[in-house]
Amino acid sequence: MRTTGQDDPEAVLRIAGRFRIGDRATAAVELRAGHINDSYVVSTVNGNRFLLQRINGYVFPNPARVMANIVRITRHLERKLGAGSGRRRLTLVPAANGEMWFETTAQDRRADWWRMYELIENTTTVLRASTPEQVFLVAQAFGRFETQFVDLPPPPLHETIPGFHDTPNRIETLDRALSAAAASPAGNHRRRRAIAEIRSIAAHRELAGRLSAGTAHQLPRRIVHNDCKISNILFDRATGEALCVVDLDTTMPGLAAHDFGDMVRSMSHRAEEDARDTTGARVDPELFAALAQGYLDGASSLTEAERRSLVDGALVLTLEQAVRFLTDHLDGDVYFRVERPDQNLDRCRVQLALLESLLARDTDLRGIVGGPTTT
Ligand code: GN1
Ligand code: MG
Repeated sequence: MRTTGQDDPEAVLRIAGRFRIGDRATAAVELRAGHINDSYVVSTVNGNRFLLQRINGYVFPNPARVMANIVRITRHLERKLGAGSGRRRLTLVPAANGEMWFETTAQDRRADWWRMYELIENTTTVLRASTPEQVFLVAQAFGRFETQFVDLPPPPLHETIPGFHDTPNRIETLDRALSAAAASPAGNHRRRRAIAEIRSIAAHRELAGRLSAGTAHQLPRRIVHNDCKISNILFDRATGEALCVVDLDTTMPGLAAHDFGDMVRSMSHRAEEDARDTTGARVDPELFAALAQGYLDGASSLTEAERRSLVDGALVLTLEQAVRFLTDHLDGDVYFRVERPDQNLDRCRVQLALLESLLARDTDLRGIVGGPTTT
């Protein structure tokens, strides 16, 4: 099981010292945000603060590609946003050797890639949607983020995780996890607790192909964020403004519908991602409308075909995320970090409850997004 808090604080401080932080690092506090990388807030003698992250080598077997993308993304945003934009974009801190990352080796106990960002002070993050106004701002910020990359000079960004949104393939991976689970007592125990979810996904599996083949060929591949959840926006503590888009690991070529879908799965309802009680995991038309308006406002270069694909993106992504959480539950929680047993199963349940409610309101949602339907 992947858990947090495994690093020796002294070792983290030593790694922090390999970056150009100007003075001495005195404290490193783990930040329990995100399911993938390990993050630490590092403070220095003079009170400067940084975010130090270990890139998860299981999830990102090619961290050089992740970092090459992030260097290009952050430089592009710096050029576009101009002077005085330091709080609106992430800034990498170079390592002492001039690279934008630092690699530990087996001699340092384990081989890992680390990177550091300047910490953007006086910001907050939220884990679940509360008001339409807030959802509008988040969706607008992610929409603008996509627009900012329309003129990224070639070559295309690397695909940091190949087949990331190949939903039919995600379902095949789930099928393999089910067979593997059936072969061991522990696996069977996990499988038995998920019978209802396994059935529900089987009933909806034809949705997985909605954005493949036929539809997808009319849809441009553009730079998308690929993890557009509400917790990946920093809000200004004083003004409440959606200040900065964070978590750039999966920013790469993809479909706008996938970003829209990620937003719907994370903020068109009021449930936490891992709520044990799924009653809040129902689409709220008011939040959905605010989300669609914010996104369409920010993503100003969207084509008509892309706009028509958005509701399908919501269905596909919500199903895909349920499939990914269930697969990890069956695999024994090796991908998404968990803090308690069955957390990935609860995450799956929230997505499935939301999916049912999206399907029940399909026509309304298409009306809200506008334009004729794709199906
Ligand atoms: C993961 O890194 P983090 O926790 O923001 C995952 C996303 C999922 C998300 C679910 C590389 O994101 O794809 O949508 O969890 N990232 C990766 O909350 O798999
Ligand atoms: Mg992420």
